[in-house]
Amino acid sequence: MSSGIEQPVEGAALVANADPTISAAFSNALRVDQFLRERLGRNGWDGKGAPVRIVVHAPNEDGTPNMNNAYWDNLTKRVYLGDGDGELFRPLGGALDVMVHETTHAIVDSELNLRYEGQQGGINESWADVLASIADDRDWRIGEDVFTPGTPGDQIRDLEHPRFGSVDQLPKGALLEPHDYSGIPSLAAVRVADKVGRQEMGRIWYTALVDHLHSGSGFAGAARATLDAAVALRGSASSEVDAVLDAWKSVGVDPRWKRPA
Ligand SMILES: [Ca+2]
Ligand SMILES: [Zn+2]
Repeated sequence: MSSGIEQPVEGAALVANADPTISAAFSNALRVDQFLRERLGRNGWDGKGAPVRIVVHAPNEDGTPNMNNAYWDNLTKRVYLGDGDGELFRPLGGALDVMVHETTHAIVDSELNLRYEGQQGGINESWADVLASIADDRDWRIGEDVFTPGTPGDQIRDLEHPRFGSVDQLPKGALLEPHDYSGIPSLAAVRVADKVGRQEMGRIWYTALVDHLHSGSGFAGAARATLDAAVALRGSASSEVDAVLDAWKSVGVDPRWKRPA
């Protein structure tokens, strides 16, 4: 146990460290790199071999310690991991799903130019949560290992039970933030996984991100991207395509898509 303010530490290979916050975060960073290579077939977050670089004990913007957050910074190309205040969060680098979530933002930023608002913000957040759940491979919960240490059984988000699970539930005219929108495509992903399996859904979702999503995509465009990915991977008449189509319709998204002959 250390006392006083921890200094930020950054790098890409510091696993053997006496500070458990540092060694846990760096071993998770290595697991993220391994997930990208072995499960997604991607060479680093940028696809060109860049390792996941992290900053551990990252402070708040005003310099105070115990940040209750983790984020990808596209300017410095690093994942910043706060220590948490011990009530809302424990050190966020202790959660593989949180680190894959932030690294997926890096992938999204390297592939696309999405606006961080509205449906595009929701797509960005949803893909981050979905790939995080694939990496974690346990459940559809995000951040359960680091969120509210004093309250067992809760999580930051639960993709099976989003705040809004259909476009029809979105309040009209309200200013919502990306995590409110993200539950809609995430619930579609969960329903696809129910039919075709989690790993197969992950392949479709990742292929959609790198090969078919556009910087102008909204929910209908995201749906079409996953449909085009399922066609590319499994063929137009496949049950995977049926599952993807049904899932988007079940969350109120009409892909306006025609199955190729
Ligand atoms: Ca999880
Ligand atoms: Zn995010």
